[in-house]
Amino acid sequence: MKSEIIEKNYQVARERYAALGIDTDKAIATLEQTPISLHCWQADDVVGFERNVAASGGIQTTGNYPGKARNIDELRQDIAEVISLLAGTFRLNLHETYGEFGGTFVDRDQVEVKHFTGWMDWAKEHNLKLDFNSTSFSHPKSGNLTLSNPDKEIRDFWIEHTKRCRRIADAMGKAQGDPCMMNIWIHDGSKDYTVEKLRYRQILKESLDDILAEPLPNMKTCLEAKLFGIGLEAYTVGSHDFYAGYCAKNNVIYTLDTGHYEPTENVSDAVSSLLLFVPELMLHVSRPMHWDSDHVTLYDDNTRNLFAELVRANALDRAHIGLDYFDASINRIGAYIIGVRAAQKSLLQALLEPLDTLRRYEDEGKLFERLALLEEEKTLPMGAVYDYYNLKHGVPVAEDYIGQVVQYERDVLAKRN
Ligand code: RNT
Ligand code: ZN
Repeated sequence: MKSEIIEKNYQVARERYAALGIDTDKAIATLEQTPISLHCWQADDVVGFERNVAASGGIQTTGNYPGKARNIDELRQDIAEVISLLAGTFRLNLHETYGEFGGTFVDRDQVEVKHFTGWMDWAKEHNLKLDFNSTSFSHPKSGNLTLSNPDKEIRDFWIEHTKRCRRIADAMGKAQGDPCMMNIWIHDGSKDYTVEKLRYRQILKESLDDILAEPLPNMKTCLEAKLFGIGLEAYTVGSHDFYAGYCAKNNVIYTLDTGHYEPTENVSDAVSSLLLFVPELMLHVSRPMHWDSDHVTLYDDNTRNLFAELVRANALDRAHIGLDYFDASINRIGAYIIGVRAAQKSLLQALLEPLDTLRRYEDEGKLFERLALLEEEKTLPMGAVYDYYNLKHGVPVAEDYIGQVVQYERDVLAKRN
């Protein structure tokens, strides 16, 4: 795309927004500095490097598009490619199963910091900070219950795993001089109607109390709620209410995955409620397409509303933005770019909202005026600002990335089989 046109469009957009009292340069600066954590698992369908099996335990990938990353080098190559096509500040979000196990089998209750020092070095070289996740799915001991399992032996295995993961996250945080966000999601639940709902929740609470007891200053633990899992449709131990209560009571970060709620629920509405009672939010920006989170994040109402609520609550500094989806049916590099760009556009749109005027209208009871401006802001030239942002950083503008992704597919992905 011609850079003169993009620059010209930006100047027009800048004036248009300025007329509404909005500083587009300031919005661009905020967009530049707001980190987005890239989930490593889109590159290889959540397989990882432990036992090379498809994801199981409440989650599932569908599709077999060729070219997925088969080992740590390919995964790193893909992540580096993704980042080269995007402007902004990025982090990399790893699961425990993506450790560097050096060809030996390391079970989940044996994992150590040393399995991630290679990642720490790589991340540093690529100017990325790391986030982390314990992994209790895709394992023979996953079953239907992990941390909430009444069987002490199985429960202790996962408690040990999760404790070790917190220590690894702490080492990452220390190495990078910035806290590592560690997410705990467990699929625990039941396919059919459950009688002892309270019992499993009681056990999960006790397991979490035990896990979180160790003070680790360089990491922050986040707990992720879910409505249901695949094969676990009737009951999820770690439901929204469970974690909202747990996090509020224990001052723990709540992970809001936009793919995890009732299809008709407006997930963004949870932001302002949770922020009153939990210290921070971790966001898994995803797309709920009837089930779970394997659809690529889009610039849709859900995503836009989420970012609008964060900006309206002035809470960008209390929110950690991460993506979470795993689509195996399209070019996986392209899936990353679409999702990150959707999140960035949604954030930018939120930053460009004429909030002072909207607030004033609301205060003064001018509800027609508020609704009219909310409608008008939707078609303001945000796209021109976003194009300029990408141009300024020397990365592909608008649809130009499509050709680059296809080129990478031809040069690199197509040679993997
Ligand atoms: C699953 C959760 C969880 C996972 C990742 C792989 O429903 O959303 O965050 O997607 O940990
Ligand atoms: Zn998630």
